Amino acid sequence: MSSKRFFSVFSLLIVSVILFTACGPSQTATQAPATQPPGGLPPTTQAPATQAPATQAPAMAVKIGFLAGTNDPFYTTMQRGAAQAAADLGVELVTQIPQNWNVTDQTPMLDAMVARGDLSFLFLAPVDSQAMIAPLQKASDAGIPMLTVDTFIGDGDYLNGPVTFPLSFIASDNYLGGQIACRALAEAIGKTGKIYIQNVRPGISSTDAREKGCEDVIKAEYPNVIIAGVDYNEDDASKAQAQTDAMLTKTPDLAGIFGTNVFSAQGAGTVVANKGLSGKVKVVAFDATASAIEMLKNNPVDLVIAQKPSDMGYLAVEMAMAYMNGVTSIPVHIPTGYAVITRDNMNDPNISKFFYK
Ligand code: T6T
Repeated sequence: MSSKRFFSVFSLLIVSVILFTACGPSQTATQAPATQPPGGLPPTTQAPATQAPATQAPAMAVKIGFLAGTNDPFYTTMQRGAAQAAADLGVELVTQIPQNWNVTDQTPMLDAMVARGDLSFLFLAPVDSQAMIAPLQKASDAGIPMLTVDTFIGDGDYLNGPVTFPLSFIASDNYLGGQIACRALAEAIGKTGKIYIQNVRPGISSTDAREKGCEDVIKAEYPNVIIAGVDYNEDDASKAQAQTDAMLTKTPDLAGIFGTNVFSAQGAGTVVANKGLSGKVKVVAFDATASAIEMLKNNPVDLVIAQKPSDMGYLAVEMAMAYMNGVTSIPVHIPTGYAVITRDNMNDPNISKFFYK
C-alpha cells in the first residue's frame, strides 16, 4: 500500500474511532465523567445505566458521493446500479449530475461535494483526463478516498502511472469497444468504402480510446476501408446532426458511420434516417439507449454496443464499502465488459437486460 493510501486508511480509522467514541451507547450514563465536579449530582439523580440519554443523536448512515459525467441515459443507468448497491449495503448515495459534459460544470460540483464534509467516499467519471487531475488531487488532499468510473485521469494506470491517488478504475475496455465497433462496421459495408467517426471531444479517456481502437482495427485489418473524417460534437446531439449532415453532403459515397457515444450515435442515426439513407449508410452505435435500440429496430443503426453502467455503479459502491471496512486488496482496475446487440439477438432477454433504463 502506498504511504498516501496508508494514511487515508489510517485517518479513516482514527475518524471512525473518534466517531464511535463520541456516539457510543449510553456512554454518559454508564461512566462517571472524569470531569464531574466534586460534589456533583448525587448517584440517585443520574440517568440509569440502561437508558440512553434523550438527546443522543441517531446513528448516521455512511454517505458515498457519486459525481456523474453528464445527464444522459448511461449515467442514469449507472446511478440506478449504485442506488441498488447502496440499498443492499445500507449506505446513503449522494448523487450530483452536471448538465453538460465539461470541466467548467464538473469542477464546482466536485468542490461542493468535498465542502459538504460528510462524504466518506467519492466515485466519479472525470470529464477530462488531464484537466480534472488538479481538482481531484485537491479533493484527495482534503482526505476523501475515491475511485473513477467510466473515465480515468492521467493514463488510467493508478498503480504505476503518473496519477495514483484514485483507488480503482471501473469501466469498459473502450479501446476494445472501438475495435468491435469498426470491425462490425467494416464487415457491414462489405470491407470496402468510406467511413466516418462522430465523436465527442479529444481529452476524454473513454471516447478517445474508442476512436483509436476503431482507427487501429481499420488500419490493421481493412486495407480497402478509408476513414474519411472525424468530427467532435461536444456531446451535443444537434451538433452531431449538423456535422453528419455536412459530411454526407461532402461525401455522397459515405458507406458507414461510427457514433462513439449516446449523443454522437443519436445525431448520426437521425440524419441517416431523415435523409432516407437507412440501410445504405450503415451506422454502429455505442450505448444501448432507448433511441439507439429504436433505430436498430427500424434500420438506420446496424449494431449497438451496450456497456454495463449499472454494474459500474454497483461495483463502485461495493468497492467503496470494502475499502472503508478495511479491505486492502481493492482491484486497481475492474473491466466490466459489453453486450453486442444486433437485430437478430435484440429480443433475447439475456441481451435486452443490457438496454439502458
Ligand atoms: O458513452 C458514455 C460514456 O461511456 C462516455 O464516457 C461518455 O458518453 C457516455 O456517457 C454516453 O453519452
